[in-house]
Amino acid sequence: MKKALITGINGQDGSFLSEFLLEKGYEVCGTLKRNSVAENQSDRLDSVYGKVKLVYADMTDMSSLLFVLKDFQPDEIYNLAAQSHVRISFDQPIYTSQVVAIGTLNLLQAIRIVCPEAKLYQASSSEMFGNSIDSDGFQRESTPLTPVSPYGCAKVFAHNICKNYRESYGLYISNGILFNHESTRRGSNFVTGKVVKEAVRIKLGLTDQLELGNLEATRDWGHAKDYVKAMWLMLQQEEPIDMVCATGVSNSVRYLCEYTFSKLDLDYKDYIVVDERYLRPEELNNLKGDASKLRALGWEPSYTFETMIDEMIEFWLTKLKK
Ligand code: NAP
Ligand code: F7E
Repeated sequence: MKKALITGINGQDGSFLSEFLLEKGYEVCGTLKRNSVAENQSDRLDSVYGKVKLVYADMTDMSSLLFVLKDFQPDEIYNLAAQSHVRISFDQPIYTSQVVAIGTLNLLQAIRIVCPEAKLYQASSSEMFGNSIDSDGFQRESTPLTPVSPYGCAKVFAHNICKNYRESYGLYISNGILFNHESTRRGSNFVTGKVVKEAVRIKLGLTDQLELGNLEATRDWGHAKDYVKAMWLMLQQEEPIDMVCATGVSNSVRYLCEYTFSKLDLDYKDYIVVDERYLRPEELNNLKGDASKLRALGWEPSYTFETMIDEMIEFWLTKLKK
Protein backbone atom coordinates (compact mmCIF):
# COMPACT_ATOMS: atom_id res chain seq x y z
CA MET A 1 0.00 0.00 0.00
CA LYS A 2 1.50 3.36 -1.05
CA LYS A 3 1.48 6.16 1.49
CA ALA A 4 0.58 9.75 0.54
CA LEU A 5 0.91 12.86 2.70
CA ILE A 6 -1.24 15.88 1.78
CA THR A 7 -0.43 19.25 3.33
CA GLY A 8 -3.63 21.32 3.56
CA ILE A 9 -5.88 18.24 3.34
CA ASN A 10 -8.98 20.20 4.38
CA GLY A 11 -8.65 22.69 1.52
CA GLN A 12 -10.69 22.39 -1.66
CA ASP A 13 -8.06 20.32 -3.49
CA GLY A 14 -6.86 18.36 -0.46
CA SER A 15 -10.35 17.02 0.16
CA PHE A 16 -10.81 15.85 -3.45
CA LEU A 17 -7.30 14.44 -3.62
CA SER A 18 -7.78 12.43 -0.43
CA GLU A 19 -10.95 10.84 -1.89
CA PHE A 20 -9.13 10.09 -5.15
CA LEU A 21 -6.08 8.53 -3.45
CA LEU A 22 -8.21 6.41 -1.07
CA GLU A 23 -10.03 5.01 -4.12
CA LYS A 24 -6.64 4.13 -5.58
CA GLY A 25 -5.81 2.16 -2.41
CA TYR A 26 -3.40 4.64 -0.82
CA GLU A 27 -2.93 5.10 2.90
CA VAL A 28 -3.50 8.86 3.31
CA CYS A 29 -2.29 11.27 5.97
CA GLY A 30 -3.14 14.96 5.89
CA THR A 31 -2.11 18.06 7.79
CA LEU A 32 -4.49 20.49 9.46
CA LYS A 33 -3.47 23.85 10.80
CA ARG A 34 -4.84 24.83 14.16
CA ASN A 35 -8.15 26.68 14.01
CA SER A 36 -10.16 28.00 16.96
CA VAL A 37 -13.34 26.36 15.65
CA ALA A 38 -12.33 22.75 15.02
CA GLU A 39 -15.74 21.81 13.54
CA ASN A 40 -15.26 24.03 10.45
CA GLN A 41 -12.04 22.25 9.56
CA SER A 42 -13.64 18.91 8.80
CA ASP A 43 -16.51 20.28 6.66
CA ARG A 44 -14.88 19.19 3.41
CA LEU A 45 -13.64 15.90 4.87
CA ASP A 46 -17.00 14.28 5.67
CA SER A 47 -16.60 11.50 3.11
CA VAL A 48 -13.08 10.56 4.23
CA TYR A 49 -13.34 11.15 7.98
CA GLY A 50 -12.04 8.08 9.83
CA LYS A 51 -10.33 6.80 6.68
CA VAL A 52 -7.46 9.28 6.64
CA LYS A 53 -4.97 10.09 9.35
CA LEU A 54 -5.17 13.76 10.38
CA VAL A 55 -2.27 15.52 12.09
CA TYR A 56 -1.67 19.11 13.13
CA ALA A 57 1.19 20.83 11.32
CA ASP A 58 1.92 24.31 10.07
CA MET A 59 4.07 25.21 7.06
CA THR A 60 5.72 27.94 9.13
CA ASP A 61 6.79 25.43 11.80
CA MET A 62 9.44 23.18 10.30
CA SER A 63 9.62 21.02 13.40
CA SER A 64 5.99 20.03 12.91
CA LEU A 65 6.74 18.99 9.32
CA LEU A 66 9.77 16.97 10.44
CA PHE A 67 7.69 15.05 12.96
CA VAL A 68 4.91 14.29 10.46
CA LEU A 69 7.38 13.03 7.84
CA LYS A 70 9.33 10.98 10.38
CA ASP A 71 6.20 9.39 11.77
CA PHE A 72 4.36 8.69 8.47
CA GLN A 73 7.28 8.04 6.05
CA PRO A 74 5.30 8.89 2.88
CA ASP A 75 6.07 7.63 -0.63
CA GLU A 76 4.34 10.66 -2.17
CA ILE A 77 3.86 14.17 -0.77
CA TYR A 78 1.35 16.66 -2.18
CA ASN A 79 2.17 20.19 -1.00
CA LEU A 80 -1.19 21.95 -1.22
CA ALA A 81 -1.05 24.08 1.96
CA ALA A 82 -1.11 27.80 1.25
CA GLN A 83 -2.65 31.16 2.05
CA SER A 84 -4.19 30.87 -1.40
CA HIS A 85 -6.29 34.05 -1.71
CA VAL A 86 -4.64 36.55 -4.09
CA ARG A 87 -6.55 39.64 -2.88
CA ILE A 88 -5.83 38.80 0.77
CA SER A 89 -2.13 38.36 -0.04
CA PHE A 90 -2.01 42.17 -0.53
CA ASP A 91 -3.32 42.57 3.04
CA GLN A 92 -1.04 39.87 4.51
CA PRO A 93 2.04 39.82 2.26
CA ILE A 94 4.51 38.69 4.90
CA TYR A 95 2.34 35.90 6.27
CA THR A 96 1.53 34.76 2.72
CA SER A 97 5.24 34.63 1.87
CA GLN A 98 6.06 32.80 5.09
CA VAL A 99 3.50 30.09 4.38
CA VAL A 100 3.83 29.80 0.61
CA ALA A 101 7.54 30.51 0.03
CA ILE A 102 9.39 29.77 3.28
CA GLY A 103 6.83 27.08 4.16
CA THR A 104 7.74 25.21 0.98
CA LEU A 105 11.44 25.59 1.79
CA ASN A 106 10.75 24.24 5.28
CA LEU A 107 9.13 21.22 3.69
CA LEU A 108 12.02 20.69 1.26
CA GLN A 109 14.58 20.77 4.07
CA ALA A 110 12.46 18.37 6.12
CA ILE A 111 12.23 16.00 3.13
CA ARG A 112 16.02 16.12 2.65
CA ILE A 113 16.55 15.23 6.29
CA VAL A 114 13.85 12.58 6.75
CA CYS A 115 12.69 11.02 3.47
CA PRO A 116 14.79 12.07 0.44
CA GLU A 117 13.37 9.15 -1.57
CA ALA A 118 9.79 10.50 -1.39
CA LYS A 119 8.23 12.11 -4.46
CA LEU A 120 6.94 15.68 -4.04
CA TYR A 121 4.16 17.39 -5.98
CA GLN A 122 4.31 21.19 -5.59
CA ALA A 123 1.11 23.19 -6.27
CA SER A 124 2.46 25.99 -8.44
CA SER A 125 0.05 28.55 -9.85
CA SER A 126 -0.81 30.39 -13.06
CA GLU A 127 -0.71 33.52 -10.87
CA MET A 128 3.09 33.22 -11.32
CA PHE A 129 2.75 34.33 -14.97
CA GLY A 130 1.30 37.71 -14.06
CA ASN A 131 0.53 39.49 -17.32
CA SER A 132 3.01 37.52 -19.49
CA ILE A 133 1.23 35.98 -22.48
CA ASP A 134 2.78 34.15 -25.44
CA SER A 135 2.03 35.56 -28.90
CA ASP A 136 -0.68 32.93 -29.50
CA GLY A 137 -2.61 34.12 -26.42
CA PHE A 138 -1.66 31.19 -24.15
CA GLN A 139 0.55 30.68 -21.11
CA ARG A 140 2.67 27.53 -20.97
CA GLU A 141 5.69 26.10 -19.11
CA SER A 142 8.13 28.38 -21.01
CA THR A 143 6.15 31.63 -20.53
CA PRO A 144 8.13 34.16 -18.41
CA LEU A 145 7.13 34.40 -14.75
CA THR A 146 6.27 38.05 -13.97
CA PRO A 147 4.00 37.87 -10.90
CA VAL A 148 1.73 40.79 -9.97
CA SER A 149 0.72 39.87 -6.40
CA PRO A 150 2.50 38.91 -3.17
CA TYR A 151 0.91 35.45 -3.55
CA GLY A 152 2.27 35.15 -7.10
CA CYS A 153 5.75 36.28 -5.98
CA ALA A 154 5.74 33.73 -3.15
CA LYS A 155 4.64 30.94 -5.54
CA VAL A 156 7.49 31.87 -7.91
CA PHE A 157 9.98 31.45 -5.05
CA ALA A 158 8.44 28.09 -4.12
CA HIS A 159 8.46 26.96 -7.77
CA ASN A 160 12.10 27.96 -8.26
CA ILE A 161 13.38 26.54 -4.99
CA CYS A 162 11.68 23.25 -5.88
CA LYS A 163 13.54 23.22 -9.21
CA ASN A 164 16.76 24.13 -7.40
CA TYR A 165 16.38 21.25 -4.88
CA ARG A 166 15.55 18.84 -7.70
CA GLU A 167 18.75 19.75 -9.54
CA SER A 168 21.00 20.22 -6.50
CA TYR A 169 20.04 17.18 -4.45
CA GLY A 170 18.44 14.82 -6.97
CA LEU A 171 15.08 14.93 -5.21
CA TYR A 172 11.98 13.83 -7.17
CA ILE A 173 9.95 17.07 -7.31
CA SER A 174 7.32 18.00 -9.90
CA ASN A 175 5.73 21.44 -10.16
CA GLY A 176 2.17 21.40 -11.47
CA ILE A 177 1.29 24.89 -12.72
CA LEU A 178 -2.41 24.91 -11.95
CA PHE A 179 -4.77 27.38 -13.56
CA ASN A 180 -7.93 28.35 -11.62
CA HIS A 181 -10.05 25.39 -10.59
CA GLU A 182 -13.32 25.45 -8.77
CA SER A 183 -16.06 23.20 -7.38
CA THR A 184 -18.93 23.09 -4.90
CA ARG A 185 -16.20 23.14 -2.24
CA ARG A 186 -14.62 26.40 -3.42
CA GLY A 187 -14.41 29.05 -0.69
CA SER A 188 -17.17 31.62 -1.20
CA ASN A 189 -14.69 34.53 -1.27
CA PHE A 190 -13.29 33.30 -4.61
CA VAL A 191 -15.21 34.73 -7.54
CA THR A 192 -16.99 31.60 -8.86
CA GLY A 193 -18.07 30.51 -5.38
CA LYS A 194 -19.20 34.04 -4.57
CA VAL A 195 -21.15 34.66 -7.80
CA VAL A 196 -22.95 31.30 -7.77
CA LYS A 197 -23.85 31.38 -4.08
CA GLU A 198 -25.05 35.00 -4.18
CA ALA A 199 -27.02 34.54 -7.43
CA VAL A 200 -28.85 31.62 -5.81
CA ARG A 201 -29.50 33.72 -2.69
CA ILE A 202 -30.95 36.45 -4.94
CA LYS A 203 -33.13 33.85 -6.71
CA LEU A 204 -34.42 32.65 -3.33
CA GLY A 205 -35.15 36.21 -2.18
CA LEU A 206 -32.46 36.16 0.52
CA THR A 207 -30.59 39.18 -0.87
CA ASP A 208 -30.95 41.61 -3.79
CA GLN A 209 -27.44 42.77 -4.70
CA LEU A 210 -24.01 41.34 -5.52
CA GLU A 211 -20.89 43.46 -5.04
CA LEU A 212 -17.93 42.55 -7.23
CA GLY A 213 -14.61 43.99 -8.41
CA ASN A 214 -13.16 43.71 -11.92
CA LEU A 215 -15.69 42.16 -14.31
CA GLU A 216 -13.38 42.21 -17.34
CA ALA A 217 -10.64 39.87 -16.04
CA THR A 218 -10.61 36.50 -17.78
CA ARG A 219 -9.67 33.17 -16.24
CA ASP A 220 -9.19 29.61 -17.49
CA TRP A 221 -11.52 27.87 -15.04
CA GLY A 222 -11.44 24.09 -14.66
CA HIS A 223 -12.88 21.65 -12.12
CA ALA A 224 -10.85 20.70 -9.02
CA LYS A 225 -11.72 17.00 -9.42
CA ASP A 226 -9.99 16.97 -12.81
CA TYR A 227 -6.98 18.85 -11.44
CA VAL A 228 -6.28 16.47 -8.54
CA LYS A 229 -6.11 13.62 -11.08
CA ALA A 230 -3.41 15.59 -12.89
CA MET A 231 -1.43 15.97 -9.64
CA TRP A 232 -1.40 12.21 -9.14
CA LEU A 233 -0.62 11.49 -12.80
CA MET A 234 2.41 13.76 -12.69
CA LEU A 235 3.89 11.82 -9.76
CA GLN A 236 3.46 8.49 -11.58
CA GLN A 237 6.02 9.49 -14.23
CA GLU A 238 9.50 7.96 -14.20
CA GLU A 239 11.16 11.39 -14.15
CA PRO A 240 10.00 14.54 -12.33
CA ILE A 241 8.56 17.19 -14.62
CA ASP A 242 6.95 20.66 -14.56
CA MET A 243 3.60 20.96 -16.31
CA VAL A 244 0.70 23.32 -16.89
CA CYS A 245 -2.77 22.07 -15.95
CA ALA A 246 -5.53 24.06 -17.68
CA THR A 247 -8.58 23.65 -19.92
CA GLY A 248 -7.42 26.02 -22.69
CA VAL A 249 -10.74 27.90 -22.52
CA SER A 250 -10.94 31.35 -20.97
CA ASN A 251 -14.03 33.30 -19.86
CA SER A 252 -14.53 36.70 -18.24
CA VAL A 253 -15.96 37.38 -14.80
CA ARG A 254 -18.76 39.20 -16.66
CA TYR A 255 -19.58 36.02 -18.63
CA LEU A 256 -19.52 34.03 -15.35
CA CYS A 257 -22.19 36.43 -14.02
CA GLU A 258 -24.21 36.42 -17.24
CA TYR A 259 -24.21 32.61 -17.47
CA THR A 260 -24.99 31.99 -13.78
CA PHE A 261 -27.83 34.53 -13.53
CA SER A 262 -29.38 33.44 -16.85
CA LYS A 263 -29.48 29.80 -15.65
CA LEU A 264 -31.60 31.14 -12.78
CA ASP A 265 -33.80 33.18 -15.21
CA LEU A 266 -32.30 36.44 -13.96
CA ASP A 267 -30.47 39.30 -15.71
CA TYR A 268 -27.12 39.89 -13.95
CA LYS A 269 -27.20 43.61 -14.89
CA ASP A 270 -30.11 44.14 -12.49
CA TYR A 271 -28.08 42.96 -9.47
CA ILE A 272 -24.33 43.54 -9.90
CA VAL A 273 -22.66 46.55 -8.28
CA VAL A 274 -18.97 47.21 -8.80
CA ASP A 275 -17.33 47.95 -5.46
CA GLU A 276 -13.75 49.27 -5.30
CA ARG A 277 -13.09 47.15 -2.21
CA TYR A 278 -12.84 44.11 -4.47
CA LEU A 279 -10.36 45.64 -6.94
CA ARG A 280 -6.72 44.61 -6.53
CA PRO A 281 -3.76 47.03 -6.32
CA GLU A 282 -2.41 45.24 -9.40
CA GLU A 283 -4.56 42.91 -11.49
CA LEU A 284 -3.71 39.83 -13.51
CA ASN A 285 -5.90 40.47 -16.55
CA ASN A 286 -6.02 37.33 -18.68
CA LEU A 287 -5.23 33.66 -18.18
CA LYS A 288 -5.49 30.85 -20.74
CA GLY A 289 -3.32 27.77 -20.37
CA ASP A 290 -1.81 25.38 -22.89
CA ALA A 291 -1.77 21.94 -21.21
CA SER A 292 -0.39 20.05 -24.25
CA LYS A 293 2.37 18.38 -22.19
CA LEU A 294 -0.11 17.06 -19.65
CA ARG A 295 -2.60 16.01 -22.33
CA ALA A 296 0.19 13.96 -23.94
CA LEU A 297 0.18 11.86 -20.74
CA GLY A 298 -3.52 11.11 -21.28
CA TRP A 299 -5.07 13.82 -19.06
CA GLU A 300 -8.32 15.38 -20.25
CA PRO A 301 -10.73 17.63 -18.33
CA SER A 302 -14.13 15.98 -17.88
CA TYR A 303 -16.02 19.22 -17.06
CA THR A 304 -16.58 22.30 -19.20
CA PHE A 305 -16.89 25.71 -17.57
CA GLU A 306 -20.67 25.50 -18.03
CA THR A 307 -21.15 21.98 -16.59
CA MET A 308 -19.04 22.98 -13.60
CA ILE A 309 -21.12 26.12 -12.94
CA ASP A 310 -24.34 24.09 -13.42
CA GLU A 311 -23.13 21.67 -10.71
CA MET A 312 -22.32 24.57 -8.36
CA ILE A 313 -25.75 26.16 -8.96
CA GLU A 314 -27.51 22.86 -8.16
CA PHE A 315 -25.44 22.43 -5.02
CA TRP A 316 -26.26 25.91 -3.66
CA LEU A 317 -29.94 25.68 -4.63
CA THR A 318 -30.27 22.43 -2.66
CA LYS A 319 -28.25 23.67 0.30
CA LEU A 320 -29.90 27.09 0.63
CA LYS A 321 -33.47 25.80 0.11
CA LYS A 322 -32.90 23.58 3.17
P1 NAP B 1 -7.43 26.24 -0.21
O1 NAP B 1 -8.81 25.72 -0.35
O2 NAP B 1 -7.23 27.65 0.23
O3 NAP B 1 -6.66 25.27 0.82
C1 NAP B 1 -5.41 25.61 1.36
C2 NAP B 1 -5.08 24.66 2.50
O4 NAP B 1 -3.86 25.10 3.11
C3 NAP B 1 -6.13 24.62 3.62
O5 NAP B 1 -6.21 23.33 4.12
C4 NAP B 1 -5.52 25.55 4.66
O6 NAP B 1 -5.97 25.31 5.98
C5 NAP B 1 -4.05 25.18 4.51
N1 NAP B 1 -3.15 26.17 5.11
C6 NAP B 1 -3.22 27.52 5.03
N2 NAP B 1 -2.21 28.07 5.72
C7 NAP B 1 -1.49 27.05 6.24
C8 NAP B 1 -0.34 26.98 7.08
N3 NAP B 1 0.27 28.08 7.54
N4 NAP B 1 0.13 25.76 7.42
C9 NAP B 1 -0.50 24.64 7.02
N5 NAP B 1 -1.60 24.65 6.25
C10 NAP B 1 -2.08 25.84 5.87
O7 NAP B 1 -6.63 26.06 -1.57
P2 NAP B 1 -6.94 25.07 -2.81
O8 NAP B 1 -7.83 25.78 -3.74
O9 NAP B 1 -7.29 23.73 -2.28
O10 NAP B 1 -5.49 25.04 -3.49
C11 NAP B 1 -4.55 24.01 -3.16
C12 NAP B 1 -3.15 24.49 -3.54
O11 NAP B 1 -3.11 24.77 -4.95
C13 NAP B 1 -2.70 25.78 -2.87
O12 NAP B 1 -1.32 25.71 -2.66
C14 NAP B 1 -3.01 26.86 -3.88
O13 NAP B 1 -2.18 27.97 -3.68
C15 NAP B 1 -2.70 26.11 -5.16
N6 NAP B 1 -3.45 26.58 -6.35
C16 NAP B 1 -4.80 26.62 -6.32
C17 NAP B 1 -5.50 27.02 -7.45
C18 NAP B 1 -7.01 27.07 -7.47
O14 NAP B 1 -7.56 27.65 -8.42
N7 NAP B 1 -7.70 26.46 -6.52
C19 NAP B 1 -4.78 27.37 -8.61
C20 NAP B 1 -3.40 27.32 -8.59
C21 NAP B 1 -2.73 26.90 -7.46
P3 NAP B 1 -7.22 26.20 6.57
O15 NAP B 1 -8.39 25.97 5.64
O16 NAP B 1 -7.43 25.66 7.92
O17 NAP B 1 -6.75 27.62 6.50
O1 F7E C 1 -10.44 35.93 -8.73
C1 F7E C 1 -11.96 38.94 -10.15
C2 F7E C 1 -10.55 39.05 -9.58
O2 F7E C 1 -10.16 35.32 -6.34
C3 F7E C 1 -10.63 35.70 -10.11
C4 F7E C 1 -6.67 31.21 -6.47
O3 F7E C 1 -7.11 29.88 -6.39
O4 F7E C 1 -6.54 31.17 -8.87
C5 F7E C 1 -7.14 31.82 -7.79
O5 F7E C 1 -6.80 33.20 -7.78
C6 F7E C 1 -10.85 37.02 -10.82
C7 F7E C 1 -9.81 38.09 -10.49
O6 F7E C 1 -9.13 33.88 -8.17
C8 F7E C 1 -14.28 39.67 -7.46
O7 F7E C 1 -10.08 40.41 -9.64
C9 F7E C 1 -13.96 40.30 -9.52
O8 F7E C 1 -9.44 38.75 -11.67
O9 F7E C 1 -11.55 33.83 -7.82
P1 F7E C 1 -10.40 34.73 -7.67
P2 F7E C 1 -7.64 34.31 -8.54
O10 F7E C 1 -7.25 35.60 -7.98
O11 F7E C 1 -7.49 34.14 -10.02
C10 F7E C 1 -5.09 31.22 -8.89
C11 F7E C 1 -4.62 30.47 -10.11
C12 F7E C 1 -4.51 30.75 -7.62
O12 F7E C 1 -3.42 30.18 -7.58
C13 F7E C 1 -5.15 31.24 -6.37
O13 F7E C 1 -4.76 30.43 -5.26
O14 F7E C 1 -12.10 37.55 -10.40
N1 F7E C 1 -13.01 39.38 -9.22
N2 F7E C 1 -14.74 40.50 -8.44
C14 F7E C 1 -13.18 38.96 -7.96
N3 F7E C 1 -12.50 38.05 -7.22
C15 F7E C 1 -12.92 37.83 -5.95
N4 F7E C 1 -12.27 36.91 -5.20
N5 F7E C 1 -13.98 38.52 -5.41
C16 F7E C 1 -14.68 39.45 -6.12
O15 F7E C 1 -15.63 40.05 -5.63
